[in-house]
Amino acid sequence: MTSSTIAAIATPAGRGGIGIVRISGPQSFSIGLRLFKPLSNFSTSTSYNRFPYKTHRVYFGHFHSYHQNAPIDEVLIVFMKSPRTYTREDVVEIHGHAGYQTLKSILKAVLDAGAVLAEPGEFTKRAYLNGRIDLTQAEAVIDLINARSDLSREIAFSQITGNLRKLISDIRKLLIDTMTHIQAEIDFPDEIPTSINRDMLFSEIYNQVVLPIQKLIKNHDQYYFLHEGIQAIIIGAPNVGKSSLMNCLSRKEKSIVTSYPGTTRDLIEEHVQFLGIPMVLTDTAGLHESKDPIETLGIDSALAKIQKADLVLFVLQAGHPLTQNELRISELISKKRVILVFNKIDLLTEYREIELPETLAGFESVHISALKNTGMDLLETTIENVISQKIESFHDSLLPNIRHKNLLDKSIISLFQLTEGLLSGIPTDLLVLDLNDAIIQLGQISGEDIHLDVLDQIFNDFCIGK
Ligand SMILES: Nc1nc2c(ncn2[C@@H]2O[C@H](COP(=O)(O)OP(=O)(O)OP(=O)(O)O)[C@@H](O)[C@H]2O)c(=O)[nH]1
Ligand SMILES: [Mg+2]
Repeated sequence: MTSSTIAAIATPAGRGGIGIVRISGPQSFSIGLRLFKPLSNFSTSTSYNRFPYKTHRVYFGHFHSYHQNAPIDEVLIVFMKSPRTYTREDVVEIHGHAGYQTLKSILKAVLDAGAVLAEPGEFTKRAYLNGRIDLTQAEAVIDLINARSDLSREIAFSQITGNLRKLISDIRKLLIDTMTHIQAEIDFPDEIPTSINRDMLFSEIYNQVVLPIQKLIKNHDQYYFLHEGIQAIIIGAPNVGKSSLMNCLSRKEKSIVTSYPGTTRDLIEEHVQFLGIPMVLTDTAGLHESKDPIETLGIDSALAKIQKADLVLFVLQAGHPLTQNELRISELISKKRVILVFNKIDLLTEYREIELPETLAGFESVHISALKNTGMDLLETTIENVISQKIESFHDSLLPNIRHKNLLDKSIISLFQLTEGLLSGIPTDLLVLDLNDAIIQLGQISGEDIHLDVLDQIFNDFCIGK
């Protein structure tokens, strides 16, 4: 597939200062040469028969259409000789004015001259297929593009530099070396001076393979929210001010607020950030026994969403004892991480202590008025504290994604069978099977051992031009 020359607009659609069309493949230099006419003193005639442009230099000129040979735009062009390029192929980048029509015309000229339109992620796919990066690094490119917070950007960038790849390939190499050794013992028992010491092998595999893999799985389970965002949900009885709180926290008029109970029917989501961590904040329908079928649907969605939430903001009316309904809600969330938000303090004429059920006694509480926007600083600090506690033990930046985590889970099963087999004296040739499974699963993480349909799935998540 890498014999074709691909091209795409590499910058986002819309008007802007500059936009880039990128070409990669064997024909990219000849296409660039045919369509680009240098301006200023630069003369191509001196280097007749030789390619006139130096690699990785910027040249100024006009870019022409293919059929009419008419100028389309004033551009800067860079010819980049393989292998020092993003794809490891010859690459040409044309920097034009970022109007859609202009970039489209430049792209059309390039396609007319023989390039084909790149699929989403095809440049990065080529970088992977040509061995410049492994799959974890290619996936990190998507994460970097999609990063919504400083921390997720940092993690993605560190993965682009290959830290996860290195760990996985070190572990895999150790397993391959072990396999070679065991295989040699099976095939040439007389020529291998010492048979394998099972206890030593057990401790080597346990410490250098099983423990690091378990740590990666734990990182995923505990910290993947850094990528996806913390799921925070605002719940409470009807009319307590949930939607008003949603609007205060997101600083937008996102949810409709009225004085009628039962205003919010659906789940309403908004992306916010705390401490550089993305948070998906969900406003919900007021929880209560409802006969209205539409409201009931909303309440059911809210109840389902509570199960998945990392943080619950339980809104109550300040100074009012909890209703039976609110006591029932308390039971639902007793196992969750909860902040009690006592709203409408502006209506209180004096401070009134209210009794809390045991299920809520251990949770932090904050008093606010969403209407007057008071107490929000304290609420935000309380949310930040919860998040800091959640991330405080995350020190390295190795954060496997869901695909990696599924493969790590599978490899751990094979490795447990292997380590158990080592201790219980299972014949050596059976150990090889588990070892081989683990090697294959780890190889799929880095992409050394992967099916083409999985590759397509991964790269389909990319945008065109990357
Ligand atoms: N006095 C006062 N009124 C408030 C406060 N917060 C919200 N309200 C009012 O309470 C009413 C209900 O507010 P919402 O934010 O719609 O309440 P909700 O919990 O989303 O209501 P539902 O979606 O119907 O369950 C509106 O009239 C708000 O203006 C507050 O801090 N003080
Ligand atoms: Mg509401």
